[in-house]
Amino acid sequence: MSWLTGDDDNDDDRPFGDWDESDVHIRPNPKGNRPRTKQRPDHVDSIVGRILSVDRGRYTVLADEDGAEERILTTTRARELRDQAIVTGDRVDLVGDTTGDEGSLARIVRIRPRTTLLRRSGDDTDEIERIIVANADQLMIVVAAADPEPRARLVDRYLVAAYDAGIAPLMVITKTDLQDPTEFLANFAGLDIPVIRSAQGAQGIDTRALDELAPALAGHTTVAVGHSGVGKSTLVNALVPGTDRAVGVVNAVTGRGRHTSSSTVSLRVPTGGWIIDTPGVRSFGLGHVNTDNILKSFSDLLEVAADCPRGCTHLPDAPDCALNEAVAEGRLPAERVDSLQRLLASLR
Ligand SMILES: Nc1nc2c(ncn2[C@@H]2O[C@H](COP(=O)(O)OP(=O)(O)OP(=O)(O)O)[C@@H](O)[C@H]2O)c(=O)[nH]1
Ligand SMILES: [Mg+2]
Ligand SMILES: [Zn+2]
Repeated sequence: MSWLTGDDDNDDDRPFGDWDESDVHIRPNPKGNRPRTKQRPDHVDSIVGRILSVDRGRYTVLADEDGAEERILTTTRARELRDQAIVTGDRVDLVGDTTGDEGSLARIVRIRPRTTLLRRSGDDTDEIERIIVANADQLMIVVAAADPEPRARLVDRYLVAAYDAGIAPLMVITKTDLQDPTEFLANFAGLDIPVIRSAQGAQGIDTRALDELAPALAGHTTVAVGHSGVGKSTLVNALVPGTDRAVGVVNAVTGRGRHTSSSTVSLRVPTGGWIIDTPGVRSFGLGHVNTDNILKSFSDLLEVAADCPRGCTHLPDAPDCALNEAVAEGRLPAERVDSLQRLLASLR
């Protein structure tokens, strides 16, 4: 049955193919717009849901969240949303069969306004952005102390994306059982971000790390990002018992993960909050980022930078940059300005 497997395009409860000319309601069209095939109902009796995951045109949605009838629905999107990205974390309005009963299919008719959007582009010259997650307020940057080798550059890029999107960054450094991360972490000393160290032993992820993570996640929607093999799914499994996200093995020769997770999934943390596991990435394009948003995230530097010449790049070679001058005169900590400059440079 095509309407169960294909993209549901119809705003009617009949399957595809049951349309005929009499369905085309031609209205006077003074604005010269394309005639619409059907007057859309207002969907006044829609219900709201949270997108938990997306899989080939099917959206798994949580409805009546925290209510007496909380339930998981399989949904599809209505025709009018065909050109819009619907992503994990989106809040949507639903109509149709919203019972969640076996075989039921509800329809997404609206995407609620988003508070944040985590985006990436194909590469830094690509301005076409892909939305990864909506409505997250915390970005958990997962980086391994070793295996795969940590790269400050990728962390910088995530930080830029977080600041640009207005999402608070949090760093989790995993595999501290394999390597002391102190030297690597020195790269980020000038940034005011929380860092949680995590290790894995015979009993799994150490409880100390989980005890630190739980309160950091409570009350937030956190999206976990990082290279393949750093241990995102391992952490999610430890935080949300019974989850069983597949966990991969890092290749001993290349030090690379296997891209074990292929989907983005939102899970409720029993101790509070939501965590979103994402597939590992090789690169993170920042073609869509606005430089001004980066500086805004350094609120302590913003005021000083107000004295910069117009169009100042704030980089070390920028003429008359007020930030560089303030560092030279000891009015600002060099570490802090260095951090900003490294992030700005990563956008070049
Ligand atoms: N030694 C050690 N190994 C760990 C730790 N955390 C995770 N691992 C191992 O690292 C490997 C990869 O973990 P995953 O959780 O699959 O990594 P991921 O980040 O989800 O990877 P992708 O889904 O490919 O993006 C697994 O073999 C884990 O057991 C840790 O703290 N210490
Ligand atoms: Mg994974
Ligand atoms: Zn400047």
